[in-house]
Amino acid sequence: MITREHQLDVKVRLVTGVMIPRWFGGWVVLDRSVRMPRPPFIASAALFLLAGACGGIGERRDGAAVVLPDAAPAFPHVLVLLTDDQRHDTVHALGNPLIKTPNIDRLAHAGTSFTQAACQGGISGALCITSRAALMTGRTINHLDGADTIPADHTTLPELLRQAGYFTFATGKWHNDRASHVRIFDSADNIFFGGMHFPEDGGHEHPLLYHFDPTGTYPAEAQFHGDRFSSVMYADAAIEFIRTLPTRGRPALIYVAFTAPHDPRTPPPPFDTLYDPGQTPLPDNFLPEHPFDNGELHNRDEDLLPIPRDPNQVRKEIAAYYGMISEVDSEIGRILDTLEQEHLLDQTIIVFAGDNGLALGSHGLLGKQNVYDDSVRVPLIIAGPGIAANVVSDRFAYLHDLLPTLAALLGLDPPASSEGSTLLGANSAVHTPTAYHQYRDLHRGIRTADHWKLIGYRLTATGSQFDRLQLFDLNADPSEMNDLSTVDSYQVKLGEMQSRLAGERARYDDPLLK
Ligand SMILES: [Ca+2]
Repeated sequence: MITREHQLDVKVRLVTGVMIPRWFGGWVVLDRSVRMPRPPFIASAALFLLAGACGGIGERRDGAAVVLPDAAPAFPHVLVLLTDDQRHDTVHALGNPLIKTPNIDRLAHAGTSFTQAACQGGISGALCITSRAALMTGRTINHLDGADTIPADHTTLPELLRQAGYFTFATGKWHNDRASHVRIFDSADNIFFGGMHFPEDGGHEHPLLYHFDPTGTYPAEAQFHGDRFSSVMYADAAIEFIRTLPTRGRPALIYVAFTAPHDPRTPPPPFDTLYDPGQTPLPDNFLPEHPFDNGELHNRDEDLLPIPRDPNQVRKEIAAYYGMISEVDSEIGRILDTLEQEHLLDQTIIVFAGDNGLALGSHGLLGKQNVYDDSVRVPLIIAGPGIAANVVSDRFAYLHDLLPTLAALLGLDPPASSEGSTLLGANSAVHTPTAYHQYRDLHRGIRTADHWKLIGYRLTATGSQFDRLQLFDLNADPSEMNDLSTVDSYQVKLGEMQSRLAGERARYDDPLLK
């Protein structure tokens, strides 16, 4: 696998270049030697904003399509495909030989994949809440005001794009406050407010959903049970919206937040038999139980299987999990096919990401309530006009980097409230040397660009102190199995890493330091 960095100044090229679609995933960029005016869409966007100021935009409340004259969308559409609890190592094209993900593979071949992407962790056990607020706002973990509610002064990706003239549409899971959902999306359908499809609520088979309520009231009696599997419900809503794009005359942000592969792990046929548990390998860092009490050995996720973990039960869980991923991959394929049918594939920036990882047997754990790599790292691929195809980058990337990255790709200034870095283009040259992670008031961790990792556990300690450390040499031990923190010859490295962790905790305003 080739690892190289994409150094194109995409922002400039978007403004000054002519992009010719070559095939899906490849764009030939013909540079012009002189700076061209901004695309005509900008003028169209200004017209939109003017029309909005005059009360001319009716879409937000009544859903009617607006067609402006001379408003060909020179700006690309933006499609965000978010999966739920998908581990970083579950994409075939990125190195998992067993799993079948032909459509995510299409995106990997068409775009740039970030193999060291991650969420920063969780303020609570529901990592989804923190990571999705960070993705939406571009803000770091301790600057989310608790993350449940996205405050109005944290400008979100949809709001940034709306200011540029985009129509903003959502389907699927929203695990933050309902007020922010109705504030930032112009329309939506098949909306799931909550964390997971509990079996008693209908599971993935009959998910409990809402249609869009422009008043934001969402009375309980308006809920309905979907008659198709969750991923199908969300893909159907996205496809129905995409079919309206050619007549809308303006670009759109399409946010599709799947609830797969989050448990309950109940893949429908034919995905339920796609993976034989007997042939499904355990992760190389499987343990029957965690080597010590990490302060989070019992929660809903961890209690799904008894301790010690039975290898055969874990294999069964992984086979079902892979089935869920192949199922959602199939629905992603239907969305990509629709873009292709509508001749929009070469006019759309596509982001594919997971919201957090999952242990699923690694380290004797099942959930994501820790800062081991398997729980914080996520798949992340960006493809579309001006983005290098078939490139793999190992730079650190956070979900909160997506907002400034998309802003740069579109030639927009990121909002003052966002903090992330630009992952693509000339301004991405400076790579963060350290990635920081935290989980509640229990775990703190850093990964370094030279492949060391330190985790601090605060179990009985008070204040900002740790009473247990783990040091891993990720070059020799990428699965974080061999703790070097008590080995004499690594004490200098341990001290260096402790200093770096202290620096990152201060940098990200760790509340334990206050
Ligand atoms: Ca999640």
